[in-house]
Amino acid sequence: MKTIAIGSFFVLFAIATGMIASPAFADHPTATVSTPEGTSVPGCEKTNECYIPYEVTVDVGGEVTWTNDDTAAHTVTGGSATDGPSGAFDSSLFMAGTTFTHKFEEAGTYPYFCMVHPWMEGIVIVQEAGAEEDKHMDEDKHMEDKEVHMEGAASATGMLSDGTTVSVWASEPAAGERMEISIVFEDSEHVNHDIMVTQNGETVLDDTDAHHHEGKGVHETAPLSSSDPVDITVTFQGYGIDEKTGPIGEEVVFSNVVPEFGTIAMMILGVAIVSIIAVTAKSRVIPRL
Ligand SMILES: [Cu+2]
Repeated sequence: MKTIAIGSFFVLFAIATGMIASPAFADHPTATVSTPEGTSVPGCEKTNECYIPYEVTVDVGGEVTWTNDDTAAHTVTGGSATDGPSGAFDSSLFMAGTTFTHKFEEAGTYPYFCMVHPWMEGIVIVQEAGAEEDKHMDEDKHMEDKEVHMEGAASATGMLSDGTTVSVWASEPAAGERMEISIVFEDSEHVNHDIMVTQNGETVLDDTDAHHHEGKGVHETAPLSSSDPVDITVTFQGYGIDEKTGPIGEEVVFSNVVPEFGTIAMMILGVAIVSIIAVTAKSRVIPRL
């Protein structure tokens, strides 16, 4: 019971913060839905393709436009065939080749259907502007939950022109495995950045607009095709949530990144490490092995 109460408090808190953070984020101002050809006979409902896409999301104040790409006339009517029209919106009959647009002013989930062909159903989800940002923050939290793996020395370290140290801790690259890259912007908060990782010229990670509240987070590559070292390019995109400051656009490039080595590996690879240092030193990386 108590957990439920705490849980709902957090939901309220999330909604409240979402509202405060809202105005700048209108990620989904508009959406378009097609009424494809052939929907005037049943069948499209089996794959939810009577309106395509079946479900769209817009922010409060966003508009959805339906295009009738069929040869028959249809309607876009809020509600459902079982419960009847909700009154939320109604195109009335709209003809082949025409469009219907409705502006959604209130958050909520709006099912709709076609009055002529009741098997035709779709959904519009209207979210508070800024909900996307909350989602983003949740993802970010998730990333931080995944625990930034930064024991031992960093795999590589670089610096932004404002003096902020950027360090990465990388897991060992192995064919068929994902590589985990923890990144830390020292003593920084609300860091936005892009990160691109390539291995032998092939892009294995391309995250844009990552946001790390505490200046650190974890990124994961696609499964690698070899155990060769990777190149990591971090493009700094500013400090802040709304207004971005700092040396935006600066790139920190780590070439030939090798992960930290375990003690056993260290002994076996003693000779190899020396040569790796030689290689990385040439490519502007400061490895601390
Ligand atoms: Cu119809």
